[in-house]
Amino acid sequence: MMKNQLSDDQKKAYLEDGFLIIRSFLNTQEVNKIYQATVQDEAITNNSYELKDKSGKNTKLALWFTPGDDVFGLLTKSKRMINAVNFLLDGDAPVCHFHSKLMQKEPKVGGAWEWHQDYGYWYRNEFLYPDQMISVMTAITESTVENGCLQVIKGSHKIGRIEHGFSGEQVGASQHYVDLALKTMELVYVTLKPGDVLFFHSNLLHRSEANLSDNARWSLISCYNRQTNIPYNEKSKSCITPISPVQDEALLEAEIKSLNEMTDFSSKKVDESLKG
Ligand SMILES: O=C(O)CCC(=O)C(=O)O
Repeated sequence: MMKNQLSDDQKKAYLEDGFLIIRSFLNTQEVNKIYQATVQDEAITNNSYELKDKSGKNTKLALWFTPGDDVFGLLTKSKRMINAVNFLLDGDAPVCHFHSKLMQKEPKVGGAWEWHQDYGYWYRNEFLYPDQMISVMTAITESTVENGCLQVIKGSHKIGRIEHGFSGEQVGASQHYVDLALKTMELVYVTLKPGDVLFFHSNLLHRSEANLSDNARWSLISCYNRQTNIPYNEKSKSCITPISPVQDEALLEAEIKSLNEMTDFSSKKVDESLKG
């Protein structure tokens, strides 16, 4: 039995609101190490691609499936992370890593993300159980209103999946349903300090605005799935391969190791094919 560090009240809040913020999930040394790896990582630079928002601004990201022994993998596979995810997800099959994305919102130019549910993308992979899927955003730099922090509609995961269509090169939720949700549900700006994390349900409506500030907004978004939630339209097996958790201390003890060209990065072409 894995020990979890979240309380029952925190789980209740996650189930009610569709998200949970944990401050200082990583300490300053840990997040500094991830920041150093991020700025030095050539594989990330070589495998990043851009997606246009509906105004034509580019939002940049690198996405990979299998977590390795690099600093990102040591975080996504850490006991504290897996225990928390295991505690929050519905079901009891082993936790698997679907994918991680390094989100790079560059100063002045970093584009917006339109209103969507992650499951608005993922049901196209033919996963059947949205309650068994979760995203975890780790702030690597500060995330503020000015640099386009994530916005969420509290409780919107309870609506279930909303119809999605194209929005620029992204997939966006039906604005009609977003407007209906906003009639009664609270819009929350998720401002984060480096090292804070946000856990959010795969059906939670979220978006972010362009970064018009002078400060980069970098974050890692890692998405998890239960092994028994089989996707019938997905090539990568990472999302149904149980994670072997690593000690939390490994992140600080290990040498700074970045991703490498052996990492199974996704390309923009693959993402576009998901849009059906
Ligand atoms: O990083 C952001 O601003 C939003 C990213 C997002 O919504 C997503 O990856 O699903």
